[in-house]
This record gives sequence, structure tokens and C-alpha cells, in this order.
Amino acid sequence: MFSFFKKKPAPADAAPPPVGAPAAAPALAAPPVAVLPVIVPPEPERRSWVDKLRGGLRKTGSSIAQVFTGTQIDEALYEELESALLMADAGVKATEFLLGDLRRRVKESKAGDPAQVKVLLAAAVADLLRPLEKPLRVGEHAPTVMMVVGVNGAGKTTSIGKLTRHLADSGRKVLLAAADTFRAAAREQLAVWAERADVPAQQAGSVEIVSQADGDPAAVSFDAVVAGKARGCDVVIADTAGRLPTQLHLMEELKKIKRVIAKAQGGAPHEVLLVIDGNTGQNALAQVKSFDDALGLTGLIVTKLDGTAKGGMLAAIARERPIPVYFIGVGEKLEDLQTFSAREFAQALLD
Ligand SMILES: Nc1nc2c(ncn2[C@@H]2O[C@H](COP(=O)(O)OP(=O)(O)O)[C@@H](O)[C@H]2O)c(=O)[nH]1
Ligand SMILES: [Mg+2]
Repeated sequence: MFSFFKKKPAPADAAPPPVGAPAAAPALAAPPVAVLPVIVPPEPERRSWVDKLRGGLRKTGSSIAQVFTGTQIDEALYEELESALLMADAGVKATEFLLGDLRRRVKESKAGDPAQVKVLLAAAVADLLRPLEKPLRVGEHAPTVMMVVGVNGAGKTTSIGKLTRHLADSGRKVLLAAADTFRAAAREQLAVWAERADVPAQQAGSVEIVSQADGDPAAVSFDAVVAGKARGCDVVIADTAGRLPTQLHLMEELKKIKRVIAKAQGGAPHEVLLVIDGNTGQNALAQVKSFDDALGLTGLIVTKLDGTAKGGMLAAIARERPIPVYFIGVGEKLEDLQTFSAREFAQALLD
């Protein structure tokens, strides 16, 4: 099993200062060793996941690839590419940007045939998406507090489950707040993932859930953060009920959850993550904008990229509201959630 979090170092791992070295002043101390960026899993697993992504994006990619099967680089090629990008839900702005960028690259490289243009497009897409690459870090705060939001069925609970499992497997203590109090099933769903996540005690990772029957989501979140601090947890994650950005009273409820978390831990949640279904297409950008305006998002998780014809929406997000994509999902299994790489995504799209 691979994990994108480095194992939490045991306290004994912290190297003692060299003998005779002056004690470091606290203000100059090195960052805590437990600050952990996302790491790339072993090659074979990552490769099989990329294959899955490639398969998943085939519906999006094949109509784009089709553009490059001719023999000439002419206006018709650019027009066809424009349609294909729009069909893939890249949106007008990102499409215009990519076409302009591609024309420039073609001119500079003096590309002679459409196959070369396709390679240049992959590079242009990777460059456009690169600002979205950012690792989710845990360990900087005790605990790192995250709230997870999105529309119904986007994959919030499943993604939290997968993330929790990775965190527990790398030795973290995780506390989940079952703040989706609308659906009884959501709590059970979390519990199933939590159970699966529990690892042998000697690895120090653990998962607990805070929930209340008929509870208030803000109260559940408050209790979870307080408990997470008291119990020395590494991460607290609040799973919230799905809602549309147009349901204003429900958006107010999310703002309240955020405020209450801030009160419980003495500052805003460290991460406010939006989960988006990869089949959402153009509407994904609207969701990102609305949830970001309401809550100030720190990251995205894009699920269900296994079989979408709308994978271009990431380009629209990169161009118009570039919020980091921490993870992308290509299926329902644990290993199907992985860190986002712009280059891999562009290659999977245009291979
Ligand atoms: N194919 C696929 N299905 C997913 C993925 N992520 C989640 N799902 C499924 O989407 C459905 C809704 O997920 P859930 O986590 O309950 O959504 P929530 O309402 O946002 O909490 C479930 O059947 C999940 O198994 C993914 O990356 N790929
Ligand atoms: Mg859910």
C-alpha cells in the first residue's frame, strides 16, 4: 500500500544536536520535523493509477486528439481544436488562452505536422494547470483542522474516508466530525471508512468520530475541534452535508460552521476543501467561484475523473479561479485518490 503522506517520524527520530553545538534559539528553530508535504508513491502504483486516469479521460481526450489526425497545420485545425476544447468544458477563456499559446509555440518551434502540434498542446495544458499543483500539508498545526464542502454526491464522504485512511496509515491521529447531520447514512458511511482506517496500535495512527443524533452541524464541528485539541489529534476533518451554492440558507450554515470552528480552535480552519464531481463540466467553475466567495477555499478535490468527457474543466478553473487541486479521484477504491500533477494530467489527456 502506498501513501502520499510521509510516515510521521517517531519522537526518537529527531536527531539530537551535535555535541558542543550551541542550543538553537527558539525563534531560529528549524520548522517542526512533522511538517509533511505530499510525496509521490512508488512508481509502479503511480503508473497504474496514471493508466486509470488516461482511461478515464479518454472520452475528453479522444475528441481533442482527433483534431491532430490530419496532415496540415491550418486554420481548420485551430477551429476544430477550439470546438473540441469547448466541448470538453475548458470554457471560453481557457480555450482562447490555449489557442493563442499554442499558435505561439507552433511558430517558435516551427512545427511541421499536426502530431508535433499535439505534443506542443500537451505542454501548453501542463503549463496552464501547473499553478494548481500544491501539496496538502499536515503537521504544521496541532491539530490541522479541515472542513470539506460541496454539492450532494460529489464524493465528499468517500474522499474524506480515503484521506483518513492514508493519514492513519502514515501514523496520524485523525478525528472526524460527522457534520452531515441531514443523512443518518453519512455518519455510518464515515464509520465504515474509519473502521477500515484503523491500523495496528504500534503504528500510532487512529481514527475517531464525533457525532450527535439529530445534532447541529456547527455544534458537532465545535465539539470535534475541542476534542481534537484535548486528545492531541493530528488532524480534524469535518464532513458537511451536500448543498447547492444557490441554497443561501445552507450556505449561511456553512459559514456558521466555519465561524464556530474558528472559535473552537482560535483561528479559521486551516483548510476549506471543495469536492467537485469531474462530470460537472462548466458548472464546476461556477461551484468553485460560489463556494470560494462564501468560504474562502484553500483547496479542491476533483473526483470521478474515471470516465468523464468534461475533464477540460480543470483548465477553466486554472484560468479563472486557480485554487490548488490537492487530490484527484479516479474510482471508488482507496488507491484511486491521488495527488494532482499537471504534467501527468496533460499527458493522460493527450496521449
Ligand atoms: N467512479 C467514482 N465514483 C466515486 C469517486 N468518488 C466518489 N465516488 C462515488 O460517488 C458516490 C457519492 O459519494 P459520497 O462520498 O457519498 O458523496 P457526498 O455526498 O459528497 O459525500 C459514491 O457512490 C462514491 O462511491 C470517484 O473518484 N470515482
Ligand atoms: Mg457525504
